[in-house]
Amino acid sequence: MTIKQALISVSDKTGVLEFAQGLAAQGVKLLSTGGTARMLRDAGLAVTEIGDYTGFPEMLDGRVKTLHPKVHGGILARRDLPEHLATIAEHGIPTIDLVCVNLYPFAATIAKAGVTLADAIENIDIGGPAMVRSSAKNYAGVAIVTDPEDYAPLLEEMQANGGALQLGTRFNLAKKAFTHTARYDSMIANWLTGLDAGAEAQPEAAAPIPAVFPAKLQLAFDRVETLRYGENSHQSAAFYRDTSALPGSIANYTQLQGKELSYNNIADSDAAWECVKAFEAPACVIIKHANPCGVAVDSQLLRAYEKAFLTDSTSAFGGIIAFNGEVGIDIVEAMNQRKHFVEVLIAPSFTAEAKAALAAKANLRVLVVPLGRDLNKLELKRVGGGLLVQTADDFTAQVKDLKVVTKVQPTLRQIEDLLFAERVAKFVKSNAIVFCGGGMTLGVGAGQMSRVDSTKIACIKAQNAGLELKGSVVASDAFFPFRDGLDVLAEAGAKAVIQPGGSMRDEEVIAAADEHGIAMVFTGARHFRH
Ligand code: 93A
Repeated sequence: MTIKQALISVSDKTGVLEFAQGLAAQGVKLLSTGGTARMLRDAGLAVTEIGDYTGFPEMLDGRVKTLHPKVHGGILARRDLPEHLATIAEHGIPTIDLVCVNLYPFAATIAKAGVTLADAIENIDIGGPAMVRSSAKNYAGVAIVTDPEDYAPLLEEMQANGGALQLGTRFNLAKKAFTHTARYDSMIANWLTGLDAGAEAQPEAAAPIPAVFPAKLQLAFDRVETLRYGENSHQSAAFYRDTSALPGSIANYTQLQGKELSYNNIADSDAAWECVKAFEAPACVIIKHANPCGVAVDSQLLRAYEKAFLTDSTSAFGGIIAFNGEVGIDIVEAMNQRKHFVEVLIAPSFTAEAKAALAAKANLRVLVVPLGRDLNKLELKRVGGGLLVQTADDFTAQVKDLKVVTKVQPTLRQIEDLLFAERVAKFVKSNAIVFCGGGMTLGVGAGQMSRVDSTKIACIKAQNAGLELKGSVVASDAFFPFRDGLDVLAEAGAKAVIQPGGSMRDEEVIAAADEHGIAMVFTGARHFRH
């Protein structure tokens, strides 16, 4: 189908001049709307202004420009129906064979700080989508161009085909066009839906966008190595380092010895390292499948290790273990004594003696990572066709953040354990329930869809490990939606609870805690981790 007449009406004028020049060079007559026409004419192209073409001026501040039978008749007439062709001929309507349109910048308008509803409404394009949809519907006779990326290839195709575009090309353009208008309309619907009735401005979009979220997120990662395989052996994988990685990140590891790191090793090492870094006191974290199965603090690293190991010595087998201080020979010996098989051992440093003793375990991967405590600014999570980006969860409860909501006050020792438990819970997959006491985890319930199940699992794990929950404290990563979870932990013997609060049923949960004679504190901050 040879292109003889084209209508060009674009808000985003990127590349449109070259496109129009290319069309004109192939003998295509050009029609255009106000701003676009001006730009093309200024560049020396012969353009017919739409108002001159229809015999109607653009009116109502441009709200009505191309909404005219001479435009839509020229687009929509079926080229294969003699009656259609006779009708347009009767009304003096020539066919329009190519329509190049992109729409009023609604997205850019609502992204502006302080946007008003009136501004947004004026930027809802009506005539543009009408032409896009007319042309896409009649792709059998019209080429609809909505993406500047298509300009050059289309000109090439025309050049190679004596000014014609293939049906297949027009069909593909039509699909793209409907996607373009569908996205546009859903964006408008979403934005308007977020407004209160009669709102003059919308509060959310008006809030300034933090500088860490640029309109186009450019990330740079350097490939460190390819891995033997991914999460499973049929997946291939590689490891990349963020070019702006903080010194204390797992990506900056130095491997002292041992087998090649696997994909899961690196993921679990990250979980272990991020968690152990959260403690100032000598701490040990043991990770299994991205969850802590033992965390402890003490005055010495060795004791922290012994306590962390006790939480769940079954799961600790084959785990990833991290320390936030120098590992000495005493720890290596304690691990040997327990025949504690470890996949990866991580610390900021190892004594010469410890290194020599570890060297005997040729397979054990030993990593040194500098102990920087800064958090990465952005957390990234890939989703189908997109990327979720958030700032790091940098909240850790301090004494001043605690609000006692029960009749019973927590004791000083309980407060210490509650703060420890809250820190651990932050690194446990939601729903997280963590029983603690004496600076160690006693039972960890992770990754369940219901909080009460996480609580029950944490109790079972403590029981399996032969650990006493009487007098323990509990952290929950998010509020208890019902009192059931609280009943379970109280029956297990817990005496103090830390949680964010904020449930519709807080009253019911507080009443349950009072009934059980438990102390409970709210932090106001949730720690979901998925
Ligand atoms: O105001 S509209 O909704 N009514 C129209 O009749 C109309 N025709 C084209 N918007 C209309 N357009 C849009 O104008 C196009 O979709 C394009 O985004 C823009 C181009 O205007 P100008 O050529 O004046 O820059």
